Amino acid sequence: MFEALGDRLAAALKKISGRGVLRPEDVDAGLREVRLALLEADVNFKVVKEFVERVRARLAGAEISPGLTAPQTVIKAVDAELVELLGGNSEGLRYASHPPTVLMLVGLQGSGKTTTAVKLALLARRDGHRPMVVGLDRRRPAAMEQLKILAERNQVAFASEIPKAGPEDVLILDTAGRLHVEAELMAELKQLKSKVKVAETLLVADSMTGQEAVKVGEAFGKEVGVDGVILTKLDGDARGGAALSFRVATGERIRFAGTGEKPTDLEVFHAERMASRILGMGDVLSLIEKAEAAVDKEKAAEVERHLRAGQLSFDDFLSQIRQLRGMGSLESMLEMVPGGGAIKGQLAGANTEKEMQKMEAIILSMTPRERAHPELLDGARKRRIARGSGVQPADVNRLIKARDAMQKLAKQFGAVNRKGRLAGLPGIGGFQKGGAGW
Ligand SMILES: Nc1nc2c(ncn2[C@@H]2O[C@H](COP(=O)(O)OP(=O)(O)OP(=O)(O)O)[C@@H](O)[C@H]2O)c(=O)[nH]1
Ligand SMILES: [Mg+2]
Repeated sequence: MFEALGDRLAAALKKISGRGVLRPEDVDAGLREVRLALLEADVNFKVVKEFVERVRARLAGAEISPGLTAPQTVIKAVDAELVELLGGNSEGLRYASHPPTVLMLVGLQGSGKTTTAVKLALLARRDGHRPMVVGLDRRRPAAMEQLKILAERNQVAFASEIPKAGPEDVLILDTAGRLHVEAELMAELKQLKSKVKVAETLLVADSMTGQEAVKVGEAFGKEVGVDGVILTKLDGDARGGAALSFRVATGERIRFAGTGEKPTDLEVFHAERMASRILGMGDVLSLIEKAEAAVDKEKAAEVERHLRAGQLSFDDFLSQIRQLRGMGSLESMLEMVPGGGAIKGQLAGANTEKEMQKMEAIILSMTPRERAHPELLDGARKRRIARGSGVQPADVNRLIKARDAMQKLAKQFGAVNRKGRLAGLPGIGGFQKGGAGW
């Protein structure tokens, strides 16, 4: 497995602590790791070189953001640059104002053109259009048959040549591929394009293409002309570096991502997710989604109100603990966040589940009034609560300290986001938008 860039940067920059400006040598150390990680993620070396220089410019004289560590500041800059370079999110399919919208799929052999043709047809149908797939791969009889069967199975109209007129308003052309970039293929595609009024030519590219991606992207871009890229097989173990290579080589954006063999396995391209995937930052998005699913919205709003007012009650605290537990084991969560590996190491041995149970027992031994007014807890009350929950008074003190710390932190960052989670918490706060559905 690749080591996540987040963990790598944390190790490389661990000597820098506190606030202030990133020193040039820190930036260098960080960028060295970024370079290696991107190469491992299969980004073309020329693209990596250019990219690193752009991040360097972004980081020149940059301050370490409040609430973030130095490595996180570097990752944030890398992430922002990646999203920018990738050109943001795709808007999905674009339909011609004068139908039919003709989409021509081109790409190397086995990249996924035929499969993607049907996937796009289903997407167009969901958008309320009447799509038809057109098989133009006459090199292999089996290729035509493959498209026909796949279309029939999904009740998509099929033809083996471009129809003159008909009810269909979206035509998706499936073309032949070749193992490598060849002059003959390019000539064929160019000729086809000169005969048909194509709205968009989409390059279907395998995300495992590796260093070749730039050559492939440049060839199709220059010879045939490409208006966008569809990156396939992202469900495999590719790190997604090819997205960057194809984007730079064609100058066009990635429009869709193929995420499986099924006709429904196609997603509109999402630049932030791809950036996260390239960075190996862990499945932050799914963590956030999980958190959102577990959170009780009304309760969250209440906790937020209390936090803002500096009145975090133990009931709030209890609901936060329960929410955490609802998300699954702490360890599995840590695996999903950047730098989680390091924290997990520190936690080794500590029985976090047991700790949470203990906290819960202590809070349940408090009276409702004590829960709402932590300041009431004097020595006698603490002893009574400890007895009631079967713990030591020191455990009660620890819990009180934890609540105080949480309240203080919330004040310090002055912000609790809409979902009722603390924003700006070191380690997680800076990355809430990231993630990788694929
Ligand atoms: N896992 C996965 N497999 C895919 C994806 N897209 C396509 N495939 C598989 O890749 C293989 C090749 O796909 P095709 O659609 O036949 O590729 P093609 O570009 O039409 O290939 P040629 O016609 O030979 O040029 C098939 O087994 C597909 O099921 C994807 O997003 N994920
Ligand atoms: Mg095919």
